Amino acid sequence: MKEKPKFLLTQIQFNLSNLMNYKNRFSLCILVVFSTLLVLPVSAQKRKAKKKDQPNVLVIYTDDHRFSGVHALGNMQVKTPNMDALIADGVSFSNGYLMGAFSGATCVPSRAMLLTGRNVFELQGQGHTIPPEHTTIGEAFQAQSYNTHIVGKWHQDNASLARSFDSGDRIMSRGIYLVDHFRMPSWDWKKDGDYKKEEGYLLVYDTDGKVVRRPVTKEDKRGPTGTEKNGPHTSEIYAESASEFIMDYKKKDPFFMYLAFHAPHDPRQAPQKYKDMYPIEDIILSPSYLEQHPFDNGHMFLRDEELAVWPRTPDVAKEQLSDYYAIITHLDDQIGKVIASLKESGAYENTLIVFAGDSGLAVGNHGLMGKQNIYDEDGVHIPLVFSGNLIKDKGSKREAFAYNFDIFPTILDFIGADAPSSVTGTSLLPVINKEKSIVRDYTYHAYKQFQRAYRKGDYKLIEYVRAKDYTKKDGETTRGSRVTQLFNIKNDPWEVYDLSFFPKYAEQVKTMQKEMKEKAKELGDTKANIEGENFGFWEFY
Ligand SMILES: [Ca+2]
Repeated sequence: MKEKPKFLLTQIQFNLSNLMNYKNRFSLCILVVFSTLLVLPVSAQKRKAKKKDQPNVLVIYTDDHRFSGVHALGNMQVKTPNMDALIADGVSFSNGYLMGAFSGATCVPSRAMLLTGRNVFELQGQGHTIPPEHTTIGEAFQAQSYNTHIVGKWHQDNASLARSFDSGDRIMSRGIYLVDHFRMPSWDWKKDGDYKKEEGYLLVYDTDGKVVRRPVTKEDKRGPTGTEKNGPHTSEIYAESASEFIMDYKKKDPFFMYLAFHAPHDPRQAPQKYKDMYPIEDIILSPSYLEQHPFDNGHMFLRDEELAVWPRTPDVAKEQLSDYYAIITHLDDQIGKVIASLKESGAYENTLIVFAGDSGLAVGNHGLMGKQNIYDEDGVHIPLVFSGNLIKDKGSKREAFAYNFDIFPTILDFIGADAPSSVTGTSLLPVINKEKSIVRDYTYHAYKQFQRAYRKGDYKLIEYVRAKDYTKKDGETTRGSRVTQLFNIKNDPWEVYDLSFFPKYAEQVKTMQKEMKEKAKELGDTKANIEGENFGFWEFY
Protein backbone atom coordinates (compact mmCIF):
# COMPACT_ATOMS: atom_id res chain seq x y z
CA MET A 1 0.00 0.00 0.00
CA LYS A 2 1.25 3.44 -0.87
CA GLU A 3 -0.17 4.94 2.31
CA LYS A 4 1.84 2.74 4.67
CA PRO A 5 5.32 4.31 4.38
CA LYS A 6 3.78 7.66 5.39
CA PHE A 7 2.33 6.03 8.47
CA LEU A 8 5.67 4.46 9.37
CA LEU A 9 7.51 7.72 9.02
CA THR A 10 5.00 9.52 11.20
CA GLN A 11 5.31 6.85 13.87
CA ILE A 12 9.09 7.11 13.91
CA GLN A 13 9.02 10.89 13.92
CA PHE A 14 6.53 10.83 16.78
CA ASN A 15 8.77 8.48 18.77
CA LEU A 16 11.79 10.62 18.04
CA SER A 17 10.13 13.82 19.17
CA ASN A 18 9.03 12.15 22.40
CA LEU A 19 12.60 11.11 22.96
CA MET A 20 14.17 14.53 22.43
CA ASN A 21 14.65 14.96 26.16
CA TYR A 22 16.59 11.76 26.56
CA LYS A 23 20.23 12.42 27.19
CA ASN A 24 21.23 8.84 26.73
CA ARG A 25 21.85 8.35 23.05
CA PHE A 26 22.07 4.60 23.51
CA SER A 27 18.52 4.42 24.88
CA LEU A 28 17.35 6.63 22.08
CA CYS A 29 18.94 4.32 19.59
CA ILE A 30 17.45 1.21 21.18
CA LEU A 31 14.01 2.77 21.33
CA VAL A 32 14.12 3.91 17.73
CA VAL A 33 15.24 0.50 16.60
CA PHE A 34 12.62 -1.15 18.79
CA SER A 35 9.78 1.05 17.56
CA THR A 36 10.97 0.60 13.98
CA LEU A 37 11.06 -3.15 14.43
CA LEU A 38 7.57 -3.10 15.86
CA VAL A 39 6.07 -1.29 12.91
CA LEU A 40 8.31 -1.98 9.94
CA PRO A 41 9.18 -5.62 9.48
CA VAL A 42 5.72 -7.11 9.79
CA SER A 43 4.03 -4.78 7.34
CA ALA A 44 7.07 -4.75 5.05
CA GLN A 45 7.07 -8.54 4.91
CA LYS A 46 3.36 -8.56 4.32
CA ARG A 47 3.68 -6.08 1.49
CA LYS A 48 6.43 -8.08 -0.08
CA ALA A 49 4.53 -11.34 0.19
CA LYS A 50 1.40 -9.75 -1.17
CA LYS A 51 3.20 -8.24 -4.15
CA LYS A 52 4.83 -11.52 -5.06
CA ASP A 53 1.52 -13.36 -5.17
CA GLN A 54 -0.52 -10.65 -6.82
CA PRO A 55 -1.48 -11.46 -10.39
CA ASN A 56 -0.93 -9.10 -13.28
CA VAL A 57 -4.12 -7.76 -14.76
CA LEU A 58 -4.64 -7.12 -18.47
CA VAL A 59 -7.86 -5.39 -19.49
CA ILE A 60 -8.52 -5.60 -23.24
CA TYR A 61 -11.28 -3.18 -24.24
CA THR A 62 -12.52 -3.30 -27.83
CA ASP A 63 -14.51 -0.56 -29.55
CA ASP A 64 -18.06 -1.00 -30.94
CA HIS A 65 -17.66 -4.75 -30.63
CA ARG A 66 -21.03 -6.39 -30.16
CA PHE A 67 -21.53 -9.65 -28.26
CA SER A 68 -22.22 -11.61 -31.44
CA GLY A 69 -19.04 -10.12 -32.94
CA VAL A 70 -17.19 -12.94 -31.17
CA HIS A 71 -17.68 -16.30 -32.85
CA ALA A 72 -17.74 -18.37 -29.66
CA LEU A 73 -20.38 -16.08 -28.13
CA GLY A 74 -22.83 -15.50 -30.96
CA ASN A 75 -21.98 -18.42 -33.25
CA MET A 76 -22.04 -16.11 -36.29
CA GLN A 77 -19.81 -16.31 -39.39
CA VAL A 78 -17.12 -14.05 -37.91
CA LYS A 79 -13.86 -15.92 -37.23
CA THR A 80 -12.24 -15.13 -33.87
CA PRO A 81 -10.03 -18.09 -32.87
CA ASN A 82 -7.99 -16.10 -30.34
CA MET A 83 -11.00 -14.57 -28.61
CA ASP A 84 -12.62 -18.02 -28.66
CA ALA A 85 -9.49 -19.37 -26.93
CA LEU A 86 -9.89 -16.74 -24.19
CA ILE A 87 -13.48 -17.88 -23.75
CA ALA A 88 -12.38 -21.52 -23.63
CA ASP A 89 -9.81 -20.59 -20.97
CA GLY A 90 -12.20 -18.51 -18.86
CA VAL A 91 -15.67 -17.61 -17.68
CA SER A 92 -17.84 -15.54 -20.02
CA PHE A 93 -20.96 -13.56 -19.20
CA SER A 94 -23.85 -14.11 -21.61
CA ASN A 95 -25.71 -11.06 -20.31
CA GLY A 96 -23.01 -8.39 -20.13
CA TYR A 97 -24.32 -4.90 -20.86
CA LEU A 98 -23.63 -1.26 -21.39
CA MET A 99 -26.20 0.71 -19.36
CA GLY A 100 -26.52 3.41 -21.96
CA ALA A 101 -25.37 6.84 -23.03
CA PHE A 102 -26.44 10.46 -23.21
CA SER A 103 -24.15 11.09 -26.15
CA GLY A 104 -24.08 9.63 -29.65
CA ALA A 105 -20.42 8.91 -28.92
CA THR A 106 -21.33 6.06 -26.57
CA CYS A 107 -17.59 5.29 -26.30
CA VAL A 108 -17.26 8.19 -23.89
CA PRO A 109 -19.69 7.15 -21.13
CA SER A 110 -18.85 3.46 -21.68
CA ARG A 111 -15.18 4.12 -20.91
CA ALA A 112 -16.01 6.48 -18.05
CA MET A 113 -18.14 3.70 -16.51
CA LEU A 114 -15.43 1.07 -16.97
CA LEU A 115 -12.75 3.36 -15.54
CA THR A 116 -14.74 4.62 -12.51
CA GLY A 117 -16.98 1.63 -11.71
CA ARG A 118 -19.97 4.00 -11.70
CA ASN A 119 -23.23 3.90 -13.65
CA VAL A 120 -24.28 6.30 -16.41
CA PHE A 121 -26.24 8.54 -14.00
CA GLU A 122 -23.26 8.86 -11.65
CA LEU A 123 -20.70 10.19 -14.10
CA GLN A 124 -19.74 13.81 -14.45
CA GLY A 125 -21.96 14.88 -17.35
CA GLN A 126 -21.59 12.47 -20.26
CA GLY A 127 -18.28 11.17 -18.96
CA HIS A 128 -15.77 13.32 -20.86
CA THR A 129 -14.10 14.35 -17.63
CA ILE A 130 -13.45 12.05 -14.68
CA PRO A 131 -13.35 14.27 -11.58
CA PRO A 132 -10.67 13.57 -8.93
CA GLU A 133 -13.30 12.33 -6.45
CA HIS A 134 -14.09 9.42 -8.79
CA THR A 135 -11.14 7.10 -8.20
CA THR A 136 -10.12 5.50 -11.48
CA ILE A 137 -9.30 1.83 -11.94
CA GLY A 138 -5.66 2.84 -12.57
CA GLU A 139 -5.48 4.76 -9.30
CA ALA A 140 -7.01 1.83 -7.43
CA PHE A 141 -4.32 -0.51 -8.78
CA GLN A 142 -1.59 2.02 -8.04
CA ALA A 143 -2.79 1.97 -4.42
CA GLN A 144 -2.18 -1.81 -4.48
CA SER A 145 1.46 -1.24 -5.58
CA TYR A 146 0.76 -2.15 -9.19
CA ASN A 147 2.55 -0.55 -12.11
CA THR A 148 -0.24 0.82 -14.24
CA HIS A 149 0.20 1.14 -18.00
CA ILE A 150 -2.05 2.28 -20.84
CA VAL A 151 -1.86 1.55 -24.56
CA GLY A 152 -4.29 2.95 -27.15
CA LYS A 153 -7.52 4.86 -26.97
CA TRP A 154 -8.25 7.35 -24.20
CA HIS A 155 -11.49 9.24 -24.57
CA GLN A 156 -11.44 11.20 -21.31
CA ASP A 157 -9.60 14.27 -20.00
CA ASN A 158 -5.81 14.57 -19.72
CA ALA A 159 -5.79 15.00 -15.94
CA SER A 160 -7.53 11.66 -15.26
CA LEU A 161 -5.23 9.98 -17.81
CA ALA A 162 -2.10 11.32 -16.07
CA ARG A 163 -3.21 10.32 -12.60
CA SER A 164 -4.37 6.81 -13.60
CA PHE A 165 -1.16 5.43 -15.05
CA ASP A 166 2.56 5.23 -14.30
CA SER A 167 3.40 4.81 -17.96
CA GLY A 168 1.83 4.45 -21.38
CA ASP A 169 2.45 4.27 -25.09
CA ARG A 170 0.71 5.02 -28.41
CA ILE A 171 -1.98 7.09 -26.74
CA MET A 172 -4.84 7.87 -29.12
CA SER A 173 -7.32 10.76 -29.34
CA ARG A 174 -5.31 13.66 -27.91
CA GLY A 175 -6.63 16.22 -30.34
CA ILE A 176 -6.39 14.94 -33.91
CA TYR A 177 -8.54 12.21 -35.40
CA LEU A 178 -8.10 11.36 -39.08
CA VAL A 179 -10.94 8.76 -39.24
CA ASP A 180 -8.46 6.20 -40.54
CA HIS A 181 -7.07 3.07 -38.86
CA PHE A 182 -4.03 3.20 -41.15
CA ARG A 183 -3.32 6.87 -40.39
CA MET A 184 -4.17 7.21 -36.71
CA PRO A 185 -2.16 9.80 -34.77
CA SER A 186 -0.45 8.52 -31.60
CA TRP A 187 1.03 10.43 -28.69
CA ASP A 188 3.91 9.38 -26.46
CA TRP A 189 3.16 9.04 -22.78
CA LYS A 190 3.41 12.31 -20.85
CA LYS A 191 3.54 12.11 -17.09
CA ASP A 192 2.24 15.68 -16.74
CA GLY A 193 -0.74 14.96 -19.02
CA ASP A 194 0.00 18.08 -21.05
CA TYR A 195 -0.62 16.58 -24.49
CA LYS A 196 -0.22 18.99 -27.38
CA LYS A 197 -1.90 18.50 -30.74
CA GLU A 198 1.37 19.02 -32.58
CA GLU A 199 3.04 16.20 -30.62
CA GLY A 200 0.82 13.64 -32.32
CA TYR A 201 2.65 11.51 -34.91
CA LEU A 202 1.86 8.93 -37.56
CA LEU A 203 3.55 5.57 -38.01
CA VAL A 204 4.26 4.93 -41.69
CA TYR A 205 6.31 2.54 -43.79
CA ASP A 206 9.47 3.96 -45.33
CA THR A 207 10.71 2.85 -48.77
CA ASP A 208 12.29 -0.26 -47.17
CA GLY A 209 9.03 -1.18 -45.47
CA LYS A 210 10.36 -0.19 -42.07
CA VAL A 211 7.98 1.49 -39.61
CA VAL A 212 9.02 5.10 -39.00
CA ARG A 213 7.28 8.00 -37.33
CA ARG A 214 6.49 11.31 -38.95
CA PRO A 215 4.61 14.39 -37.77
CA VAL A 216 0.97 14.96 -38.72
CA THR A 217 0.78 17.83 -41.23
CA LYS A 218 -1.97 19.97 -42.71
CA GLU A 219 -1.80 17.76 -45.82
CA ASP A 220 -3.10 14.82 -43.76
CA LYS A 221 -6.80 15.12 -44.60
CA ARG A 222 -9.49 13.12 -42.85
CA GLY A 223 -9.99 9.63 -44.28
CA PRO A 224 -10.64 6.84 -44.57
CA THR A 225 -8.08 6.73 -47.36
CA GLY A 226 -5.25 4.66 -45.87
CA THR A 227 -4.44 1.06 -46.69
CA GLU A 228 -2.00 -1.49 -45.33
CA LYS A 229 0.51 -0.04 -47.82
CA ASN A 230 0.70 3.27 -45.88
CA GLY A 231 1.48 2.02 -42.42
CA PRO A 232 0.41 -0.32 -39.65
CA HIS A 233 -3.25 -0.55 -38.59
CA THR A 234 -4.20 0.74 -35.11
CA SER A 235 -4.80 -2.83 -33.92
CA GLU A 236 -1.25 -3.79 -34.99
CA ILE A 237 0.28 -0.69 -33.38
CA TYR A 238 -1.43 -1.22 -30.03
CA ALA A 239 -0.87 -4.99 -29.94
CA GLU A 240 2.81 -4.59 -30.71
CA SER A 241 3.26 -1.94 -28.05
CA ALA A 242 1.45 -4.10 -25.47
CA SER A 243 3.55 -7.14 -26.42
CA GLU A 244 6.78 -5.15 -26.05
CA PHE A 245 5.68 -3.98 -22.60
CA ILE A 246 4.97 -7.57 -21.55
CA MET A 247 8.22 -8.98 -22.96
CA ASP A 248 10.36 -6.22 -21.40
CA TYR A 249 8.61 -6.23 -18.02
CA LYS A 250 11.20 -6.79 -15.31
CA LYS A 251 9.74 -5.07 -12.24
CA LYS A 252 8.91 -7.00 -9.08
CA ASP A 253 5.51 -5.39 -8.66
CA PRO A 254 2.72 -6.75 -10.84
CA PHE A 255 1.35 -4.73 -13.74
CA PHE A 256 -2.11 -3.51 -14.56
CA MET A 257 -2.39 -2.85 -18.29
CA TYR A 258 -5.33 -1.13 -19.95
CA LEU A 259 -5.14 -2.07 -23.63
CA ALA A 260 -7.81 -0.08 -25.43
CA PHE A 261 -8.13 -0.99 -29.10
CA HIS A 262 -9.98 1.26 -31.54
CA ALA A 263 -11.18 -1.64 -33.70
CA PRO A 264 -13.72 -2.71 -34.76
CA HIS A 265 -14.97 0.91 -34.69
CA ASP A 266 -15.58 2.44 -38.12
CA PRO A 267 -14.07 3.09 -40.59
CA ARG A 268 -14.18 -0.69 -40.92
CA GLN A 269 -10.76 -1.05 -42.53
CA ALA A 270 -8.62 -4.17 -42.54
CA PRO A 271 -5.80 -5.47 -44.72
CA GLN A 272 -7.06 -7.06 -47.94
CA LYS A 273 -6.16 -10.55 -46.69
CA TYR A 274 -8.89 -10.22 -44.04
CA LYS A 275 -11.43 -8.69 -46.39
CA ASP A 276 -10.91 -11.66 -48.71
CA MET A 277 -12.04 -13.96 -45.91
CA TYR A 278 -15.59 -12.56 -46.13
CA PRO A 279 -16.91 -12.42 -49.73
CA ILE A 280 -19.96 -10.13 -49.69
CA GLU A 281 -22.17 -12.69 -51.46
CA ASP A 282 -21.49 -15.26 -48.71
CA ILE A 283 -22.52 -13.00 -45.84
CA ILE A 284 -25.60 -14.12 -43.93
CA LEU A 285 -27.57 -11.20 -42.51
CA SER A 286 -28.81 -11.35 -38.94
CA PRO A 287 -32.43 -12.33 -38.20
CA SER A 288 -33.19 -8.69 -37.30
CA TYR A 289 -31.94 -7.28 -40.62
CA LEU A 290 -34.30 -4.65 -42.12
CA GLU A 291 -33.94 -2.17 -44.97
CA GLN A 292 -35.10 0.67 -42.75
CA HIS A 293 -35.94 1.13 -39.08
CA PRO A 294 -39.75 1.00 -38.83
CA PHE A 295 -40.09 4.30 -36.92
CA ASP A 296 -38.11 7.38 -35.86
CA ASN A 297 -36.23 6.31 -32.70
CA GLY A 298 -35.11 9.88 -31.97
CA HIS A 299 -31.59 9.67 -33.36
CA MET A 300 -31.87 8.36 -36.90
CA PHE A 301 -29.42 10.73 -38.53
CA LEU A 302 -25.87 11.01 -37.28
CA ARG A 303 -22.43 9.97 -38.41
CA ASP A 304 -22.80 6.24 -37.59
CA GLU A 305 -26.06 5.98 -39.50
CA GLU A 306 -24.69 7.93 -42.46
CA LEU A 307 -22.01 5.27 -43.03
CA ALA A 308 -24.45 3.49 -45.36
CA VAL A 309 -27.18 4.65 -47.74
CA TRP A 310 -30.93 4.23 -47.20
CA PRO A 311 -32.62 1.90 -47.78
CA ARG A 312 -30.10 -0.59 -46.45
CA THR A 313 -30.66 -3.15 -49.19
CA PRO A 314 -29.35 -6.67 -48.48
CA ASP A 315 -26.26 -5.85 -50.59
CA VAL A 316 -25.53 -2.68 -48.62
CA ALA A 317 -25.96 -4.47 -45.28
CA LYS A 318 -23.86 -7.45 -46.40
CA GLU A 319 -21.02 -5.19 -47.48
CA GLN A 320 -21.04 -3.48 -44.07
CA LEU A 321 -21.12 -6.79 -42.22
CA SER A 322 -18.31 -8.20 -44.38
CA ASP A 323 -16.14 -5.19 -43.47
CA TYR A 324 -17.12 -5.53 -39.80
CA TYR A 325 -16.14 -9.20 -39.71
CA ALA A 326 -12.85 -8.47 -41.51
CA ILE A 327 -11.74 -5.80 -39.02
CA ILE A 328 -12.77 -8.09 -36.13
CA THR A 329 -10.74 -11.05 -37.45
CA HIS A 330 -7.76 -8.73 -37.98
CA LEU A 331 -8.18 -7.51 -34.38
CA ASP A 332 -8.44 -11.11 -33.23
CA ASP A 333 -5.05 -11.89 -34.77
CA GLN A 334 -3.51 -8.94 -32.94
CA ILE A 335 -5.04 -10.00 -29.61
CA GLY A 336 -3.52 -13.41 -30.32
CA LYS A 337 -0.08 -11.79 -30.51
CA VAL A 338 -0.53 -10.14 -27.10
CA ILE A 339 -1.62 -13.43 -25.53
CA ALA A 340 1.37 -15.16 -27.20
CA SER A 341 3.67 -12.59 -25.54
CA LEU A 342 2.13 -13.35 -22.16
CA LYS A 343 2.83 -17.04 -22.74
CA GLU A 344 6.33 -16.50 -24.12
CA SER A 345 7.35 -14.25 -21.21
CA GLY A 346 5.95 -16.66 -18.65
CA ALA A 347 3.50 -14.04 -17.36
CA TYR A 348 0.44 -15.94 -18.58
CA GLU A 349 0.49 -18.24 -15.54
CA ASN A 350 -0.13 -15.30 -13.24
CA THR A 351 -2.17 -12.84 -15.31
CA LEU A 352 -5.90 -12.23 -15.13
CA ILE A 353 -7.16 -11.28 -18.59
CA VAL A 354 -10.37 -9.31 -18.90
CA PHE A 355 -11.78 -8.98 -22.38
CA ALA A 356 -14.79 -6.75 -23.01
CA GLY A 357 -16.37 -4.54 -25.65
CA ASP A 358 -17.63 -1.00 -25.06
CA SER A 359 -21.03 -1.27 -26.82
CA GLY A 360 -23.10 -3.19 -29.31
CA LEU A 361 -23.36 -2.20 -32.99
CA ALA A 362 -26.28 -2.54 -35.42
CA VAL A 363 -24.50 -3.05 -38.80
CA GLY A 364 -27.84 -3.63 -40.52
CA ASN A 365 -29.92 -4.93 -37.61
CA HIS A 366 -33.38 -3.27 -37.55
CA GLY A 367 -32.28 -1.05 -40.46
CA LEU A 368 -29.70 0.67 -38.26
CA MET A 369 -25.91 0.95 -38.62
CA GLY A 370 -24.66 2.56 -35.38
CA LYS A 371 -24.95 1.98 -31.64
CA GLN A 372 -27.26 4.89 -30.79
CA ASN A 373 -30.06 2.64 -29.56
CA ILE A 374 -30.73 0.18 -26.76
CA TYR A 375 -31.56 -2.97 -28.64
CA ASP A 376 -29.26 -5.76 -27.42
CA GLU A 377 -26.88 -6.57 -30.32
CA ASP A 378 -27.41 -3.18 -31.96
CA GLY A 379 -26.59 -1.13 -28.87
CA VAL A 380 -25.89 -2.55 -25.44
CA HIS A 381 -24.97 -6.26 -25.44
CA ILE A 382 -21.20 -6.65 -24.99
CA PRO A 383 -18.64 -9.47 -24.80
CA LEU A 384 -17.48 -9.82 -21.18
CA VAL A 385 -14.90 -12.49 -20.38
CA PHE A 386 -12.58 -13.20 -17.42
CA SER A 387 -9.84 -15.47 -18.62
CA GLY A 388 -6.40 -16.98 -18.12
CA ASN A 389 -4.62 -19.53 -16.03
CA LEU A 390 -6.06 -18.17 -12.77
CA ILE A 391 -9.69 -18.79 -13.76
CA LYS A 392 -10.69 -22.25 -12.67
CA ASP A 393 -14.05 -23.04 -14.23
CA LYS A 394 -12.79 -22.96 -17.80
CA GLY A 395 -15.03 -22.56 -20.82
CA SER A 396 -18.11 -21.94 -18.70
CA LYS A 397 -20.83 -19.33 -19.14
CA ARG A 398 -22.75 -17.24 -16.64
CA GLU A 399 -26.28 -15.95 -17.16
CA ALA A 400 -26.08 -13.28 -14.42
CA PHE A 401 -26.84 -9.72 -15.52
CA ALA A 402 -23.63 -7.70 -15.56
CA TYR A 403 -22.63 -4.18 -16.56
CA ASN A 404 -19.26 -3.00 -17.79
CA PHE A 405 -18.91 -0.94 -14.61
CA ASP A 406 -18.82 -4.19 -12.60
CA ILE A 407 -15.40 -5.00 -14.09
CA PHE A 408 -13.57 -2.57 -11.79
CA PRO A 409 -14.84 -4.00 -8.45
CA THR A 410 -14.61 -7.56 -9.81
CA ILE A 411 -10.89 -7.45 -10.56
CA LEU A 412 -10.10 -5.68 -7.29
CA ASP A 413 -12.07 -8.40 -5.51
CA PHE A 414 -10.09 -10.96 -7.50
CA ILE A 415 -6.78 -9.62 -6.14
CA GLY A 416 -8.24 -9.42 -2.62
CA ALA A 417 -8.61 -5.65 -2.41
CA ASP A 418 -11.61 -3.51 -1.51
CA ALA A 419 -13.07 -1.21 -4.14
CA PRO A 420 -12.69 2.54 -3.48
CA SER A 421 -15.74 4.18 -1.92
CA SER A 422 -16.60 5.99 -5.18
CA VAL A 423 -17.24 2.67 -6.94
CA THR A 424 -20.92 1.67 -7.11
CA GLY A 425 -20.66 -1.36 -9.43
CA THR A 426 -20.90 -4.87 -8.02
CA SER A 427 -18.20 -7.52 -7.90
CA LEU A 428 -19.00 -10.46 -10.16
CA LEU A 429 -16.41 -12.65 -8.44
CA PRO A 430 -19.03 -14.61 -6.44
CA VAL A 431 -20.74 -15.40 -9.76
CA ILE A 432 -17.44 -16.37 -11.40
CA ASN A 433 -16.73 -18.62 -8.41
CA LYS A 434 -20.28 -20.01 -8.47
CA GLU A 435 -21.01 -18.85 -4.92
CA LYS A 436 -23.89 -16.79 -6.28
CA SER A 437 -25.92 -17.10 -9.47
CA ILE A 438 -26.84 -13.40 -9.77
CA VAL A 439 -25.84 -10.03 -8.35
CA ARG A 440 -28.90 -8.08 -9.61
CA ASP A 441 -32.30 -9.09 -10.92
CA TYR A 442 -32.77 -6.55 -13.72
CA THR A 443 -30.92 -4.25 -16.12
CA TYR A 444 -31.89 -0.72 -17.09
CA HIS A 445 -30.83 1.07 -20.24
CA ALA A 446 -31.04 4.65 -21.42
CA TYR A 447 -30.26 6.46 -24.66
CA LYS A 448 -30.56 10.24 -24.50
CA GLN A 449 -34.07 11.56 -23.89
CA PHE A 450 -35.56 9.17 -26.46
CA GLN A 451 -35.22 5.56 -25.33
CA ARG A 452 -35.44 3.52 -22.12
CA ALA A 453 -35.33 -0.24 -21.59
CA TYR A 454 -35.94 -2.54 -18.68
CA ARG A 455 -34.86 -6.18 -18.73
CA LYS A 456 -36.16 -8.63 -16.19
CA GLY A 457 -36.02 -12.38 -16.52
CA ASP A 458 -36.37 -13.29 -20.17
CA TYR A 459 -38.26 -10.13 -21.08
CA LYS A 460 -37.14 -6.72 -22.20
CA LEU A 461 -39.39 -3.70 -22.45
CA ILE A 462 -38.23 -0.81 -24.65
CA GLU A 463 -40.04 2.50 -24.51
CA TYR A 464 -39.54 5.31 -27.02
CA VAL A 465 -40.87 8.87 -26.76
CA ARG A 466 -41.32 11.81 -29.04
CA ALA A 467 -39.23 14.46 -27.36
CA LYS A 468 -37.64 17.83 -27.80
CA ASP A 469 -34.08 17.97 -28.95
CA TYR A 470 -31.54 20.66 -29.60
CA THR A 471 -28.58 20.64 -31.96
CA LYS A 472 -26.36 23.50 -33.06
CA LYS A 473 -27.20 22.76 -36.68
CA ASP A 474 -30.98 22.50 -36.42
CA GLY A 475 -31.76 24.43 -33.23
CA GLU A 476 -34.73 23.16 -31.22
CA THR A 477 -36.62 20.33 -32.89
CA THR A 478 -38.96 17.49 -31.96
CA ARG A 479 -37.92 13.95 -32.82
CA GLY A 480 -38.78 10.36 -32.07
CA SER A 481 -41.99 8.33 -31.77
CA ARG A 482 -44.08 7.07 -28.87
CA VAL A 483 -43.59 3.33 -29.25
CA THR A 484 -43.59 0.37 -26.86
CA GLN A 485 -41.77 -2.89 -27.62
CA LEU A 486 -41.61 -6.13 -25.65
CA PHE A 487 -39.18 -8.89 -26.54
CA ASN A 488 -38.49 -12.32 -25.10
CA ILE A 489 -34.69 -12.13 -25.21
CA LYS A 490 -34.20 -15.79 -24.43
CA ASN A 491 -36.30 -16.99 -27.38
CA ASP A 492 -35.63 -14.00 -29.56
CA PRO A 493 -32.14 -12.59 -28.81
CA TRP A 494 -32.13 -10.47 -32.00
CA GLU A 495 -35.38 -8.71 -30.98
CA VAL A 496 -37.39 -9.53 -34.06
CA TYR A 497 -40.83 -10.33 -32.61
CA ASP A 498 -42.44 -7.45 -30.75
CA LEU A 499 -44.89 -9.00 -28.31
CA SER A 500 -46.19 -5.75 -26.84
CA PHE A 501 -49.46 -5.57 -28.77
CA PHE A 502 -50.59 -9.15 -28.15
CA PRO A 503 -53.40 -9.21 -25.53
CA LYS A 504 -51.62 -12.11 -23.87
CA TYR A 505 -48.75 -9.79 -22.90
CA ALA A 506 -50.83 -6.75 -21.83
CA GLU A 507 -50.33 -7.49 -18.13
CA GLN A 508 -46.59 -8.13 -18.62
CA VAL A 509 -46.17 -4.77 -20.36
CA LYS A 510 -48.11 -2.93 -17.64
CA THR A 511 -46.10 -4.54 -14.83
CA MET A 512 -42.77 -3.84 -16.52
CA GLN A 513 -43.75 -0.22 -17.25
CA LYS A 514 -44.55 0.28 -13.59
CA GLU A 515 -41.34 -1.36 -12.43
CA MET A 516 -39.24 0.56 -14.96
CA LYS A 517 -40.60 3.85 -13.54
CA GLU A 518 -39.61 2.73 -10.03
CA LYS A 519 -36.12 1.76 -11.17
CA ALA A 520 -35.74 5.12 -12.93
CA LYS A 521 -36.39 6.86 -9.60
CA GLU A 522 -33.98 4.59 -7.71
CA LEU A 523 -31.24 5.16 -10.28
CA GLY A 524 -31.80 8.91 -10.42
CA ASP A 525 -32.73 8.99 -14.10
CA THR A 526 -33.46 12.70 -14.40
CA LYS A 527 -31.87 15.36 -16.57
CA ALA A 528 -30.67 17.07 -13.38
CA ASN A 529 -28.27 14.15 -12.88
CA ILE A 530 -26.78 14.48 -16.36
CA GLU A 531 -24.96 17.78 -16.32
CA GLY A 532 -25.65 19.76 -19.47
CA GLU A 533 -28.80 17.83 -20.52
CA ASN A 534 -31.72 20.04 -21.53
CA PHE A 535 -34.33 17.31 -21.85
CA GLY A 536 -35.24 14.22 -19.85
CA PHE A 537 -37.01 11.09 -21.10
CA TRP A 538 -39.56 11.03 -18.30
CA GLU A 539 -40.95 14.51 -19.04
CA PHE A 540 -42.11 13.22 -22.43
CA TYR A 541 -43.29 9.76 -21.33
CA1 LIG B 1 -17.34 2.55 -28.92
